[in-house]
Amino acid sequence: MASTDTDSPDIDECSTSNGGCGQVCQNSPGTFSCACNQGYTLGADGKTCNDIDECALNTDGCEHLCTNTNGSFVCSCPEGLKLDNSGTNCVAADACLSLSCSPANIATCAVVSGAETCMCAAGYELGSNATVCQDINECNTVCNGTNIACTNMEGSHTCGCVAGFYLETAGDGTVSCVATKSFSGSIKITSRTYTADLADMTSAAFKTLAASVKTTLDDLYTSKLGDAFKGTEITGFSNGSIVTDYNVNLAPSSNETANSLSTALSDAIQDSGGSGAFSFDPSSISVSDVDECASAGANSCHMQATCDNTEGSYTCTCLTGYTDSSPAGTKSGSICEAQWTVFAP
Ligand SMILES: [Ca+2]
Ligand SMILES: [Ca+2]
Ligand SMILES: [Ca+2]
Repeated sequence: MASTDTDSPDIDECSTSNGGCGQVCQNSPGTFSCACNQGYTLGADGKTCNDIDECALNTDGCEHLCTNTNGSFVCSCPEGLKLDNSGTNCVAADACLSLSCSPANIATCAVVSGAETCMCAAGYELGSNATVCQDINECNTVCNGTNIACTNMEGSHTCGCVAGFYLETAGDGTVSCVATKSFSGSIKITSRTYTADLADMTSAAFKTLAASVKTTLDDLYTSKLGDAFKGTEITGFSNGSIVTDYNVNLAPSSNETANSLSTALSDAIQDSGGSGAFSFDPSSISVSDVDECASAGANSCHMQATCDNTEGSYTCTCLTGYTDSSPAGTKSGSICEAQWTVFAP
């Protein structure tokens, strides 16, 4: 334990080889910690600083194109457009004389290869008339498939899976939902200070911290569970210092329980000796089963099916008189059809 005795002089670990820190070393009474400059995040060893890929996290704010750089990122524009003073938005390099494009805040008219052309911001595409930009419905394209839960939004979308499935993204960006055993977890980070923007899951602060905490939790769980562990998803941050809520996903064949997961994470943190990108309060660890049957929106059971909660998942069973006609790859009881039709005399 670090001594708080005022008689023993503090050792400034930062005075030797910067404390082993990649960037910033912060000495404090009895101990020290590493930190990183803006644009970097502390690695799993608690010393190395890794570049944040703002383009991949979608925190860049670029209207059109984004290129990640070490410690930062740069926005750029397609042919015919140039960056304006904001550094994120694009304006026409040569103004159009005849063509007009709409809506004004999304469409820009530019001269491309000598022809006046309407250009749309990211998340939008030109309609058939080639002058009006319209939302791309990603639920029909990049976020489409069995067990996928997609919400299309103006200029964006969210992509997830129905309860009982976990979203996996392949190297080429295609997504699929694989069956999972899933639990809800909570843990308190003591080495960071809560800020109000962490309550907004769409904020750059949330996305950046969530990616970093996910990596750390994934490493900790993997060290104890191996291949049975599939990954965590950060679902929220709240004040105190930072309470992290997350889902932990396992292979469906896993025998882990809420209690064994809680013990595994606690042991993994203890084994790491408290070093790493984050300090956690071990007494704050909680893992519990999710009762997917508690509300209709939290499960994929058909309205003519019963829902039974299980540890790590749930089951759906079609009511008597109904046949289970759930498509291949989906949960049983997702679609229930009446077995016979009664004809009026
Ligand atoms: Ca970067
Ligand atoms: Ca959209
Ligand atoms: Ca459950």
